[in-house]
Parts: sequence; structure tokens; C-alpha cells
Amino acid sequence: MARLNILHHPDPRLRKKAAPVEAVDAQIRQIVDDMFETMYAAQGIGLAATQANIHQRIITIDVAEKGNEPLCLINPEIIQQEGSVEHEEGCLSVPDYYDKVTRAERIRVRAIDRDGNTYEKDADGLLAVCIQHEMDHLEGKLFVDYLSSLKQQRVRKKMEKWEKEHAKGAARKPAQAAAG
Ligand code: GNR
Ligand code: NI
Repeated sequence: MARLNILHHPDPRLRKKAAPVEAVDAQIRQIVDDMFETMYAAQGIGLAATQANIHQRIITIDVAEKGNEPLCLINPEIIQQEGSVEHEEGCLSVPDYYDKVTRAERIRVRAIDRDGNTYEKDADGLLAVCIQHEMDHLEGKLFVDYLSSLKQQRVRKKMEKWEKEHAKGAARKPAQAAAG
């Protein structure tokens, strides 16, 4: 098991379209396990492989409050959808920013699980929102793409500031302080 590094907006790698998984083998299961570990550690309710710079169509989700309902979706397809609903979203790749997005209210999704079995599942509420958010990642799309261009500009500024505050170079500062 390993924790994966999560890419942050506006990293161009978040814009890559993920390729279908051809066979659910040991390597894919390892990616799924690492994604769950990464998602739970980051306290996210979902993670798309794209966010970990793995450009294959793999999603992990757990929307249960106790975090005890892991859901793996490989090569997911929305086969039915109806209604529309506005929901506040956040994203591990867009830290500390939340805004409302309109999505389909109810969906039926077809996907492959960690054992390689195809299944179909009906979803509504937060689960339906999360599945759509993660499937967008596999297409290189982020929830902020649905916002006005003014808001998108503000998000980029916020991310620049966030990156500066969380820059890896900041870890070297205490050593300098100790020398003085
Ligand atoms: O942790 C997450 N919370 C969330 C809240 C509302 C709508 C979507 C999400 S997904 C997000 C994790 C993430 O970035 N997945 O790609
Ligand atoms: Ni996200």
C-alpha cells in the first residue's frame, strides 16, 4: 500500500483524458488499493485516478459518514440520468474552495468492480453528485469549469496563493531560522 501524490489545479496533467482499463489485473488492484488509502487519508469522499497522475478510468468513492462503504468504479458509464440538482462541491485538487454545481439528480451507472465483475447501480443524492464529479476528472474536467469566468479567475489566484503557502521549499525555512 502506498499513499499517492494528488495533483492541484491548474496542473495541466489534470486535463488529460483517461484511457479505459483493459483488464483488472494485480497492477490495477494495487492502484485501486493505493487510491482508497490516499482518499481516506485526505478525508475525501471520492478520488479519480487522474488526480494521482494515473490516466486510467478508475474511481474510488466512499460517501458513508463512517467511511465504511468503499465503492470502486472501473470504466464507468452513465446509462440513465434524470432530473437536475444543485449541490455544493469541493475537490482535493482545488483545495479550500467550494461552490455550487448543477448535475443530474438520479443516475444509473455501469462499471467494473475490483474483482473484475461488471455491475449496475442506481445513485442519487451525494453519491450521484460524487460519481459525476469523479467521471468528469477522467475526462480532464474540474468542477470549477462550470463556474463563471470571473469565479474561475478568482480560483486560479487562490490556488497560486495556496501553492506558495504550501510550497515544498517552505520546509527548509526552519533550518535557516535555526542558523540565525
Ligand atoms: O471529497 C470530496 N468531496 C466532494 C464534495 C462534494 C462533491 C464532490 C466531492 S468529491 C471530493 C473529492 C475529490 O476531489 N474527488 O475528485
Ligand atoms: Ni475532485
